[in-house]
Amino acid sequence: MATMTTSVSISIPSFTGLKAGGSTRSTGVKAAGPTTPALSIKASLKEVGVAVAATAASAILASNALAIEVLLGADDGGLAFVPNTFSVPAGEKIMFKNNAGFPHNIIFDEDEVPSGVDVSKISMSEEDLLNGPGEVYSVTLDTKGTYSFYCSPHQGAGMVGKVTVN
Ligand SMILES: [Cu+2]
Repeated sequence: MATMTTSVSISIPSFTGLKAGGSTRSTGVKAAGPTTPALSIKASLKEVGVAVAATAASAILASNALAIEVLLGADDGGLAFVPNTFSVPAGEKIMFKNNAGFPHNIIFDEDEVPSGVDVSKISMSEEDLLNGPGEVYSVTLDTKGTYSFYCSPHQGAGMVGKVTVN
């Protein structure tokens, strides 16, 4: 953070903008500036730095390269997982994201998962549904093998999928 001292007036408003959704609390910070000892300015800058780092970390998580995204519902409204057959390394996050034709859910088939896997721990409950656009259900599979899953409202319409963990 070599630019800390020169970016005071920039970083504080952007920080308060992030946290307070555009409120103008930064004016209070500026007013306190001239009479506030340098130490407390540094302290508040440190907090800003931590908050910015945390924001950056969550932004990285949101676009995590170590996650596969599966759309719930095709762009044309088809009742399908997209893709419906895929592979992931063990431990990689799978993010099922509502796209079209919802509500959907994700239920792993207890007869078609590797032995020893408890489907209740990786499935949504049958009654749970993702109702809104962009809603996500994430799961991480640690046991290698092939898993079949389906959407309970649309299983009959062919909304089924298969993931191979390797
Ligand atoms: Cu569905």
